[in-house]
Amino acid sequence: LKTTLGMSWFTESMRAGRPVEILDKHELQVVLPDKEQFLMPSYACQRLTPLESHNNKFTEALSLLAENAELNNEEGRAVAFRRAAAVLKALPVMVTSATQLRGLPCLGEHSQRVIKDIIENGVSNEVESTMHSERFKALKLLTGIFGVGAKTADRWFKEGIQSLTQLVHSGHELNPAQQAGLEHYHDLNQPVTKAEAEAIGDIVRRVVLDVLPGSEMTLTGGFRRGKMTGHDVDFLITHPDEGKETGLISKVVSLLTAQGLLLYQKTTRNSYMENKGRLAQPSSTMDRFERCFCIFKLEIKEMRPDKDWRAVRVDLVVAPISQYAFAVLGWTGSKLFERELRRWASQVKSMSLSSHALFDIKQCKYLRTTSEEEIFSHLGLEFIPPTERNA
Ligand code: DCT
Ligand code: MG
Repeated sequence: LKTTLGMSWFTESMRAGRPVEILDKHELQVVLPDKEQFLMPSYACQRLTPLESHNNKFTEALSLLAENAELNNEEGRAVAFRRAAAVLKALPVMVTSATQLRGLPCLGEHSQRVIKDIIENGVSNEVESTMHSERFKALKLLTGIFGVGAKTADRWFKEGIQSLTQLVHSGHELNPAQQAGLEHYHDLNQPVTKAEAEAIGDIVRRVVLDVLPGSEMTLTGGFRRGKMTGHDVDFLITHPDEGKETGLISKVVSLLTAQGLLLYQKTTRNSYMENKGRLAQPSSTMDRFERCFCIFKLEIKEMRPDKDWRAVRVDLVVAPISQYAFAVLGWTGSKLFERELRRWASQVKSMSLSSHALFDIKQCKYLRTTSEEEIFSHLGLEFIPPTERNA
């Protein structure tokens, strides 16, 4: 207790007669000044995080600092800000005073300072100056090009490139993904609506069933968590007879290309192999499924003066049925929720979780399942429905 919360918080709580109950080492019952009690466990995968938060102004500020840290390749800092933002997202009340922050997990000194600034002054100077800095604006613009990551954007910024026009005139040779990203820059930076995602789903599903009758397809990513817009559309495909799905993606891509529906595509084959000798597979963020990252040409109903279609980023991923539950869980997100699930698995349960499998390191065996519910159960967690995974 002393090490996790600090003695002063504890003694102060006792003196003030605030009930404090340690349920187990990962669950802490905190009582807010208005006497509302709730649980705020420290791993995001132990709590419900709905889409709508009571603390948007804080979470947006912390997310911006996280994004800035990501653009600066400071991953540790970025995750700390993301975890702090996630705690405030899960809080069932709006924070109006710094005393409410006491006892909450994952709020480091830096995040607390930002929250206090906003409580006291309405804004955080650090957030304001970051948001308006030339560097942040340029890196955000450049990483907004599909195929451009933080490192490339940073290199270009150091060469003085701060706009798309400057990039075009710089003479840099862009790879095919970046060329497509630049060409469709405007469309790809417009949010994709649920209706657009479903329209693409109908087209792709028809092609998938043509190629392999009996296939199943699920809309994953943010849309499965209840979001009404997203930056892309993520689909997972499988077939009840294991093995039949092999090679499916290249046939689907050929048909979509023949219909003129793909503006760009990059297909990769499945490279996953179970290997007990290596103990756990790395629980990395990237999986090894057969997949296609593409830019879809979607016909739009309302005629625009210049064109009657828009470009949309679409990910098509194929998983064997035996790995499907893991793939659905891994592709539903949010990114932080997934990261926290993997951290919980390894730190608390000595297991390695990926979008392919769950490996019990102590028992040296894979834990097979056919549903997300069973995976949570293997991990000793309450089931969290997709719409509550918006950490
Ligand atoms: N994912 C992950 N770790 C990553 C990248 C992705 O766990 N580093 C998982 C979680 C979400 C899913 O893949 C799809 O990724 P995105 O499309 O980037 O996220 P999203 O939640 O669908 O966001 P958006 O709604 O903006 O598309
Ligand atoms: Mg997505």
